[in-house]
Amino acid sequence: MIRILNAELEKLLAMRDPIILWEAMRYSVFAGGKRLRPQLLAGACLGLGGSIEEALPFACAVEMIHTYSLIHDDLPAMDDDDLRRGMPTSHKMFGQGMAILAGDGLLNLAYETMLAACGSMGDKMGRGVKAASILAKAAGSSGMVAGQSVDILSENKKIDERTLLYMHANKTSALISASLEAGGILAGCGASCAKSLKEAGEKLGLAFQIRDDLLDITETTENLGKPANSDLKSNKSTYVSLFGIERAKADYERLSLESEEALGGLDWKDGFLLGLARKMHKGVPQKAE
Ligand code: GRG
Repeated sequence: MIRILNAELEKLLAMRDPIILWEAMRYSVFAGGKRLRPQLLAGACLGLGGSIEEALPFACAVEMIHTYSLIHDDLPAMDDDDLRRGMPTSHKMFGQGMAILAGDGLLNLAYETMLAACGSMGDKMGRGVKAASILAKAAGSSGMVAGQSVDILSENKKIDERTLLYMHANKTSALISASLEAGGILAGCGASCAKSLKEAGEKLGLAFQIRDDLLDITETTENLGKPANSDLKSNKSTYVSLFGIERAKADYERLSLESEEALGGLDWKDGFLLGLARKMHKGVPQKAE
């Protein structure tokens, strides 16, 4: 699956002018991400009876949206990080202006790619439009951008449980959940299946974020491929700082299980998606009690 996704991303991001802009876009996309969101989207589509051809443009689009968000998240005006995916961040390599534009370029290319796909879907165009709308809403000011805005407003502050959950639900879970739902929609799944995918994705996303919060304090920079203890350094409220390690671990376990159960109730044609969800949950960080 990752090989197919990468080959399609290669095509969509084939070098062109202006060289430096496309180099910066390619640099972050091919920096070694896990491709979780596109795999969730394509895995849901294929597992529910759709085809890889139908899924690919949307799967690549979601990876472009995710990569843009990481580039912008690392900027000095946001998290100011030097390392991402084990490599210098975009602004460290290309300067801030070009990093902003690389993110903008990827975001727009994502929509260009989805719209072009919709245009060639024939009588399935409605599915494409719905999937693109779900991803757009999850990525934008009612989703990830909203969560990120609360994130930057929360620096150097102790926030309450409601704010933290809102932030995580939007910053992290929204795109993960939308990837699953969009995959199902592309396969032509019905309303109740789409609802289950969305809800399972919300739990999967929150578990994933709690894991990220735990890893931030338990792992080394080398293992993470991005700076360790960054939440602590930027004085950010996290799931761990608000609820403590033990509750974070317990909630992580519970949400992982609940998302697997919700996904397990659907009529899958293969075991790929459940395997992927399980892989995303593997290994609660144990160190640094
Ligand atoms: C700038 C609008 C805007 C949003 C940024 C994604 C994001 C929102 C911020 C990243 C902050 C962060 C560390 C969130 C935790 C969960 C997360 C999204 C981790 C990174 O995703 P992975 O692990 O990364 O899927 P790879 O590199 O494997 O793709």
